[in-house]
Amino acid sequence: SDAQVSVDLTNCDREPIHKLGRVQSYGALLAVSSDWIVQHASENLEGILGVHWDDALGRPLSELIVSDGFDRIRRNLRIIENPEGVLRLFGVALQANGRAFDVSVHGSGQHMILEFEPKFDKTCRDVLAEVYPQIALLRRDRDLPEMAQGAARGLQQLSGFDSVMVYQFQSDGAGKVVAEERADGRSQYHGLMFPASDIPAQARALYKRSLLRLISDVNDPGSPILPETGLDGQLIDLSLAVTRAVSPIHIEYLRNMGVQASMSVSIIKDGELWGLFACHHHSPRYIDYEQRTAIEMFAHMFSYELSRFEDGLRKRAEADASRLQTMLMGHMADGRPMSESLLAVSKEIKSVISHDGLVLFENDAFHATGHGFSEEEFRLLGRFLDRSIGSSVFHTDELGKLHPPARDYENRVAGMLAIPISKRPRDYLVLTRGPQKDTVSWAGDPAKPATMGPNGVRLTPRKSFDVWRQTVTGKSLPWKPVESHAAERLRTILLEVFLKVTDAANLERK
Ligand code: BLA
Repeated sequence: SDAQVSVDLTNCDREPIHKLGRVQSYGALLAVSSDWIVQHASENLEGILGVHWDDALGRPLSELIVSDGFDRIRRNLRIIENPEGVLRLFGVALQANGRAFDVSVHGSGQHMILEFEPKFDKTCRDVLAEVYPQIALLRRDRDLPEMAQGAARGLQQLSGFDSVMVYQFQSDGAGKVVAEERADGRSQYHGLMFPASDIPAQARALYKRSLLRLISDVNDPGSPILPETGLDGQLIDLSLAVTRAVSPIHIEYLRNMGVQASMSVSIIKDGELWGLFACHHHSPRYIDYEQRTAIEMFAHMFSYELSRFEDGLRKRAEADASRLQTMLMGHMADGRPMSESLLAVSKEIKSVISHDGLVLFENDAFHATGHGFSEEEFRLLGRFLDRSIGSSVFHTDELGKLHPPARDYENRVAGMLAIPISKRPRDYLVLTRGPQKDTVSWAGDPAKPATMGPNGVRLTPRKSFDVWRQTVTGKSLPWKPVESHAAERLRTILLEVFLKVTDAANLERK
């Protein structure tokens, strides 16, 4: 039953974090059958609903809570007809004394799961009222780092956590703290990278379905759900449960970081997990479900603002590409050859897709501007391109990895974006980028995400988050999605131009 014993660093991804059989102490959980008979209850039920867990088993829910509360749940059930649907009810009276609870209801396998959190503070801030004004502030920010910082500040004010970070996933699953807002005004993790294993794959997958988790106290032993398994011998799937107790390995990680409470909220963009808001507190911290829901909405709206912002960039790139097209057409209409025309607009290309060097390879002729390939280097690369990239735009920020000869000149050309520009193979417009100058700073040595635990039985997450610098060689800044989009656009334009030119040439010949 002790699922974590067999989990170590090598199989971290396989810890069944959705089936750990426990809730956190701030809520009680019931699993009922389709006819409302209680089949499992968390051990802390008595402290929260006033009924001993063992007395609750086998009884209908309507006998455990007052009928007003029961009716309110039943009236809203259609929300959970959707398999991922979660019904949220706030301030529901469930006991004769009028005591209010926030309630979450969802389906899990054969069960309906109900979770109850007592409402402690009637005078608490109305977080929902603050969400819109905070989002309105974000609209004024002009670039991504500014938006992220604004969002971290907004969430820090909404949540009252000591520190709020915006953690952005990279393409390889590692993550970077792109904004940090702390009550003490310091900067602790801003700019640092964390390895992918800090948030294993199954956790990232879960965080796409369930958008917010609160770990209110790393020293909370939690409360087991009893009986532990159902008739099928399985633990209950708690993927969507808001009181789900979290992985003990992660609890250890938070302790190593010196954190007592943690809340993270998913940032989903275009259906993918773009990043997380990671919130830390130096002491235990509980925020009720109603406030957490408002915070979830804030994250949702931030995700929307992100998409809107990127749409804006794309539109601008689109307009730039149209301008480029007009200029190119103008040059060609003056009867200049394609190569000359292209080189004439290279500055404009640069303003759409930043680069250090440009090569036009057309009809076996090499033309270049800027700081990039020599002809010899390019001819060798050309053979690689002919073999491998087909007819669409191709880019890499680490050319040496795909084309080993490029290791020899990686101080000049580390990244490359190639645009095939004619119907026949071998004609390309290629943009290059020099190597990134920086080092990448990791929080701790990324090659050692864990160390041996105290008793040697299992590994524990690393203990040091001190900055660990890694020098990056042979890697350029990545090509952004808007840039590859603009490159696609440029490819279409060049194809069109090219066709027009060959048509004209054919006409002349006739
Ligand atoms: C979960 N790891 C998490 C979560 C975060 C991080 C945010 C989500 C849970 C939460 O809200 O706390 C990691 N937190 C970070 C990072 C920063 C931060 C990178 O604040 C940077 C600022 N973790 C390890 C290793 C393992 C591991 C070695 O370091 C496994 C062997 C596991 N992390 C792990 C697991 C979870 C997790 C299993 C899921 C916890 C759960 O939801 O049950």
